[in-house]
Amino acid sequence: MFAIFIVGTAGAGKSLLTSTLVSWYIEKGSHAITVNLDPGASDLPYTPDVDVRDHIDLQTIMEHYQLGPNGALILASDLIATKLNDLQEEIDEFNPDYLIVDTPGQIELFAYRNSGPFIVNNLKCDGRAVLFLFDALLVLTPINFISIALLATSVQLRLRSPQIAVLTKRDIVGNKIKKIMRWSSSSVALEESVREVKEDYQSLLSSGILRELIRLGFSYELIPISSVTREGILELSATLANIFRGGEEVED
Ligand SMILES: Nc1nc2c(ncn2[C@@H]2O[C@H](COP(=O)(O)OP(=O)(O)OP(=O)(O)O)[C@@H](O)[C@H]2O)c(=O)[nH]1
Ligand SMILES: [Mg+2]
Repeated sequence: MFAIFIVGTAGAGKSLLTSTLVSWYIEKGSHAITVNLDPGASDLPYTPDVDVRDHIDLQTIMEHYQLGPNGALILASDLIATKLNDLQEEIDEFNPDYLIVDTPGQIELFAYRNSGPFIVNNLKCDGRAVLFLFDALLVLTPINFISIALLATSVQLRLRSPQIAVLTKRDIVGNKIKKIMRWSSSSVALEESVREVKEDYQSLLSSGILRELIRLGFSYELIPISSVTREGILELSATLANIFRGGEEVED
């Protein structure tokens, strides 16, 4: 069983991609199932096969610990780690080829707290990959692009699993996709755009960070996708297949 963890900022398109990917794999004849790890999810665009909401109730947490909605969501996300054995048993009963894991919008879980890496590294599987979603609507400026790329780097450093950078919502940004993809494929183009930013301090800070990132060899090659039109899903699944084959060449 291969596990695909979908992480990203709130509203980046995690749940819709979960829905699109599971349908994609099922149409290709694979046995794929979904896991919802978001205790705060209300309206999901798919019916989860395994659901953390069966084990964690947000309302009870708010009342019991006297927390507001944000604090309760963070605590609820931390509690997922304590329910992992139960979730694993449910997953094992399905015995799928692919496990698509939708995660909470609280990126803190993966960027700062212990529970995120614990969950990713302790779900038993034959191979795992993390999809880090760059929301196209959030990376329309070079400064924001760098900021999200740094967040992706933090997550990668902590999860220590193969990570794919995915640009979501490509269908709604029109021609601006070209600009984003230029930044993605050329750090020189990104640096040039940063230099054009009016606010000097931002420009100086970001280009300094950028030079350091280039020196360290970080790359943010994005795979642009739309979960609505399904553009890019073929490329994404090919990249995943490559990771799961241990980096061997993909054969026709
Ligand atoms: N047009 C378009 N809309 C998208 C795409 N992906 C997501 N959306 C929309 O963006 C909104 C947020 O998508 P979700 O899948 O709920 O995002 P999420 O990351 O799961 O959000 P949280 O769980 O709240 O953090 C919804 O209205 C989706 O329909 C896409 O590829 N194209
Ligand atoms: Mg969601």
